Amino acid sequence: MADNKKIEIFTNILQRNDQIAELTQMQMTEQGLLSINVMGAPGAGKTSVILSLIKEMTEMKAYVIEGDIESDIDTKKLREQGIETIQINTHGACHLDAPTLAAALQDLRPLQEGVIFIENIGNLVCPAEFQIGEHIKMLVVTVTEGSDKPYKYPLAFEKADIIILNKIDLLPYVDFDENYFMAGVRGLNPEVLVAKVTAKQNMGIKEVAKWIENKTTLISQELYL
Ligand SMILES: Nc1nc2c(ncn2[C@@H]2O[C@H](COP(=O)(O)OP(=O)(O)O)[C@@H](O)[C@H]2O)c(=O)[nH]1
Ligand SMILES: [Mg+2]
Repeated sequence: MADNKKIEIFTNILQRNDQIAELTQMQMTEQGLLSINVMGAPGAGKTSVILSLIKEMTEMKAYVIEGDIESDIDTKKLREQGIETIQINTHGACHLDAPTLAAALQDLRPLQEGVIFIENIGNLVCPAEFQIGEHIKMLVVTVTEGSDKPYKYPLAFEKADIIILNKIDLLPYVDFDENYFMAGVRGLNPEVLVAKVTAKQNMGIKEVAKWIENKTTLISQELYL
């Protein structure tokens, strides 16, 4: 009996979350704003990838929502580069949810057409379970994390619309097995684009920026509605 109740409450919370996420996504589509949920482990390079992508996409208005358990370190870094950024601190929660994002978006209005990156809490587990209002899930992983991560954290890899394999510059120093990694990814998500990137040196960033720009044209045609 107790177990039944637990399941019911959790289902209700998820349903409410998903309803708000759907509404946020529709509002973003109407505004011509592509929303990207950036997920990955702490230190994978989420902020570095976002920063180098925004520098590359000079023609496009870009916003960032920074999710961290504590601190506004990344927000300050982005604001120093002139990027409109809002900080969310979850004070312990391991992922962002749709109501939290919807509230933070109020602080960014009015919004112009373009792209909004939402950096989720550094974690390979919980963020993949919650829709927040994104059109696209971008997963940032690194060669330093090891090639077994798709096997150990399948949901994040399964749900990703694009996977950034970051810190390629460090390949000579680690035992990353690319074939093993790719076999794991393809088993979960056969079509996903896996982009090899060194965010720190802007390597591979142009290809990802082009992919995002193509997705924004789908938004302008309201194909995500
Ligand atoms: N060697 C190397 N270091 C990187 C690269 N991208 C990010 N870093 C470093 O990794 C650390 C974490 O990066 P950050 O963007 O803050 O990761 P986040 O926690 O996922 O947002 C920082 O010291 C970055 O300078 C890369 O392509 N190569
Ligand atoms: Mg960060």
